[in-house]
Amino acid sequence: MYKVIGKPMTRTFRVLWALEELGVPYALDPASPQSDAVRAYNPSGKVPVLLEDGEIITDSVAIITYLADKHGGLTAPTGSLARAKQDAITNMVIDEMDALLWTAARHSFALPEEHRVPEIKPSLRWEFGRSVARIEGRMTGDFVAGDSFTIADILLTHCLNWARGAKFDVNSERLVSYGKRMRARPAFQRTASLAK
Ligand SMILES: N[C@@H](CCC(=O)N[C@@H](CS)C(=O)NCC(=O)O)C(=O)O
Repeated sequence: MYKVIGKPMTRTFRVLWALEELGVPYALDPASPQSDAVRAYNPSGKVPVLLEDGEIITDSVAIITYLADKHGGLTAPTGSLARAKQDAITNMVIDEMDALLWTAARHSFALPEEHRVPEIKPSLRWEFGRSVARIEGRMTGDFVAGDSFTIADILLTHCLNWARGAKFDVNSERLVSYGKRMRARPAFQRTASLAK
């Protein structure tokens, strides 16, 4: 059985949501970032970590891509044009949302205090607004990549929720109502109950 290491309220949420969508059983160790339990598997101390038969996989995008490919769900097939487009959206969400939110978090609490530059935050908020418009511009249907739910939706919805918590505006009716639809999914609801 898979073991997922990481507090559900972190990027670990992405992995748990993917497993819930796929209907694959797992065990959860809700360890904190930088704890000994995490460092034993990932020297950087970062979560999430996935354990499978003694093998260690780190990084949320790598983990959910692996799970989707292995279990044949939540993704276009490897080697297809649809997959290339899905991967492009995945990279866009990571570059243009995750990176900005994480930089804001680092300069709010994650970096040692003497290395924080809080003045960067208005610039990050402005850039995030531009990312929202760009991603909205790529959406043509109910999902962010293609015509069915994929791991790109997990990443985008996670970043939209993170933005809410970090007080980064999502000035897009389309993305706000998309976020509501994604959060209404039963697998999301089950995952959210783990994060309480
Ligand atoms: N690219 C990695 C980033 C992992 C990451 O930074 N996780 C955060 C929690 S959401 C963490 O463990 N931070 C602790 C630290 O940076 O020291 C992923 O997507 O899994």
